[in-house]
Amino acid sequence: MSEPAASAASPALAPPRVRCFSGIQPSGAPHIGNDLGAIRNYVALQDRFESIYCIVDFHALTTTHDAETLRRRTREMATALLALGLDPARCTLFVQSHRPEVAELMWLFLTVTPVSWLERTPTYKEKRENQPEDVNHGLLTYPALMAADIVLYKASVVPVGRDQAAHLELSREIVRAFNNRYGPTFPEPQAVYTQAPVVLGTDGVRKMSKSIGNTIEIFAPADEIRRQVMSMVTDTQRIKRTDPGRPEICNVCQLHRFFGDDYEEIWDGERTARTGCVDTKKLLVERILRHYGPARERYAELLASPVIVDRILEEGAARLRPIVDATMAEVREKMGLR
Ligand code: AQP
Repeated sequence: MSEPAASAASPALAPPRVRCFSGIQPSGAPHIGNDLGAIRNYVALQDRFESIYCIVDFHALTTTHDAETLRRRTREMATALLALGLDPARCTLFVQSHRPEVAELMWLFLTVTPVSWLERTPTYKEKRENQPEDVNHGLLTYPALMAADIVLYKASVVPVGRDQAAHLELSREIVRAFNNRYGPTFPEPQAVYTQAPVVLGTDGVRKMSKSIGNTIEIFAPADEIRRQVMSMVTDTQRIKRTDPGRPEICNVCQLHRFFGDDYEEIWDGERTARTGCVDTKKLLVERILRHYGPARERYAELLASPVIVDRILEEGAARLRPIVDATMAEVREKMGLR
């Protein structure tokens, strides 16, 4: 009798799932730019890929130097991701420094990375200007750590905002340089974007960013969110209430696209001056609070149970150990370290 054909569902023969990885810095309070540009995709991709998400505290050390602040923000960021929909049964959530092998892999990657590649990174140039008193080496080597973050887990799908495009391109070059020198080892990571790859800040000019302070926070008290939205710069050419608005260039109107399906009606009100900027902002506050209402409740509950969050993070790091051990054994062997 011939053997039955192996079923596609057979666990022994199922093809390995493609891995997805992304990291977020615990450098401040999460904002709607983080969510619309990246976290929404973390949540959506949990079921499509074997997904691994990380609070990148090593990265945050380049700008955050107070131990208690870093510890608190790390737990708050993990709490935020869980509140926004990451489910430890469907993805792995952990803290970067809990798998310190990533620092070893970064060092190994630095030996295949020309300094000139790192020096041309736009965020390095930016940070050098923004914090001239603290141009630490971590700011320069950030992309090598990012490459290590991703491929330590042999992940190839990376949900990020568009501001990370240059970093990811450099990560790909570093991985390619390693593969060229030591033989095919790592997949080249690819970015995946949401419908809102760049969310502008309340100034309406620069990307929303914790370090700039032009954010609309997700978990701040309602009054603070109201203050942040009401301070938004709108269409600067709309001087009088009766002037027609230009929704295409008004950041408040743009944000309405993501908090309701009637944004065209709202835009029409602006164009015809039926509504003014203040009305449109007030409505946005309402919509944001309604949209994030359930997540804000979960956040408050989880924040009151830090033991639960810490356990999820510990289990996440432990779950990754076999993958990390296998990658590092392969890399050390290929590089002649054993
Ligand atoms: N404004 C944004 N629009 C779209 N996506 C964004 N992201 C951040 N800001 C926007 C995406 O969110 C993920 C996590 O980002 P991060 O906090 O680790 O670092 P970041 O990009 O540097 O965010 P910030 O707020 O600007 O942090 P600071 O000020 O500390 O440097 C990333 O995928 C990012 O693309």
